[in-house]
Order: sequence, then structure tokens, then C-alpha cells
Amino acid sequence: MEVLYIYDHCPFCVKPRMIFGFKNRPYTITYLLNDDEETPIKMIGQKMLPILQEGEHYMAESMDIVTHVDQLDGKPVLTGASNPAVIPWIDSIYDNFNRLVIPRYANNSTLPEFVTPEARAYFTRKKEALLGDFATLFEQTEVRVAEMNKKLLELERLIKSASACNGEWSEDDIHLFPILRGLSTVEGVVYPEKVNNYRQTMSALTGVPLFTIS
Ligand SMILES: N[C@@H](CCC(=O)N[C@@H](CS)C(=O)NCC(=O)O)C(=O)O
Repeated sequence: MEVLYIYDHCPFCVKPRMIFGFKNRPYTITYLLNDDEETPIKMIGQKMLPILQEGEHYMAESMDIVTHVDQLDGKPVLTGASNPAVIPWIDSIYDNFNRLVIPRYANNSTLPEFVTPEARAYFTRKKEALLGDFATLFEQTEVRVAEMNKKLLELERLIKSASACNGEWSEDDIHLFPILRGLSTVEGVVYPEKVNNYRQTMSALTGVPLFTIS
């Protein structure tokens, strides 16, 4: 059986989880601690997840893994056309998304990649260097959530079906659901009806649970 090495919080790692779920193909998940540099470097020469292991062979890059797994049985399911508006929508919220979700992941010691204080400290140090100090980002929550809620109203107009954003499974689903799943860690986000049905349905179809806000 294929083994997928992931961090639970990581949106890129959700992508291969989705294709296994769509195809009902059994696979094994292995979570690495966020400060484990040695394991991924041994496998692919750099510290980056997701990684797919098939026997002695390791594959990196989430979309390469998705395409590979989709084609394994000769019956690909990601056959729908992309909507040229979906990726630009993701790009338009990505910076705000990261500044909302990353400090919240770092606070969540129930995530398997953060069960040790060292692993959380490693993540916090790296991400604060990139995004700014988490305490300040938390203070900006109200403005950031209001902006996200406005953008979700735009997304509402792009969703054609609860089980596939463009009506048929396409790479757009593989890019979009991980964002909505990450957002589920943020309190105060208001999901318009179609977006809400879409994220719930995709979670059920892929077996990737949304986060619960405690
Ligand atoms: N282009 C890569 C990006 C993957 C990526 O950025 N993974 C992050 C986790 S979200 C990572 O492993 N970063 C190194 C680190 O966490 O130290 C892909 O799509 O697989």
C-alpha cells in the first residue's frame, strides 16, 4: 500500500489525501514531526512534505502525486475542465489566508506534527520570520476575517455543485478544498450556503475532516 508522509495542517498535503479519497483507494498516512528534517531529506533531498512512498521509491510535489495516483488504475477521475476564475480567487486570498491560519495551527498542539514543544517552536520560529509575529496577527483577526468573509461571497458565485466546484471533479477542487479546510480553523468566518455545502461534501467525499474550533 502507498504511504503518504504529511503534516495534518498543510494544505499541500491535503491534495494527495483528496485523490486517494475520491478514488476510494486505501493508503497509509504517516505524520512527521514538524522539526524532523532528517526523514524527508533522506527521502527526497529536502525538507518538504507531502511525500508519497511506493516501495523503495519516493515522490515529492503534491500535484505530481495527485496526477500519479489518479492515473494508477488507468481510470482518472480529475477529468473536468478548470474554471479560469478559481485559481485567481485563491491567489487573491492567499496572503490573508496564511496570516489567519498559520498562527492558529501553531497554537494547536493536538496536531500530530506539533505534539512536542520543539516541533511547535520550530514551526513558530520559521513562520514568524516569514509572516510577522503571531501576537500581532491575532490582533488583526477582526479585519482579516471581515475581508475573508467578503471574498467568500465572491467564491459563492463560482461554486456550481457541492460535490465538484465546476460540476465535475477537476484540479480546481484539489486546489480549492484545502484552502476551505484550512479556514475551518478560524473562528468568525461566515460561509455562504454553496461554499458551506461544498466544503462539507468535499470533506465527506475525501475523508479529510474539517477542523473543529474549540
Ligand atoms: N510545491 C510543494 C509545496 C509543499 C510545501 O510547501 N510544503 C510545506 C508544508 S505546508 C513544507 O514542507 N515546508 C517545509 C517546512 O515546513 O519546513 C508541493 O506542492 O508539494
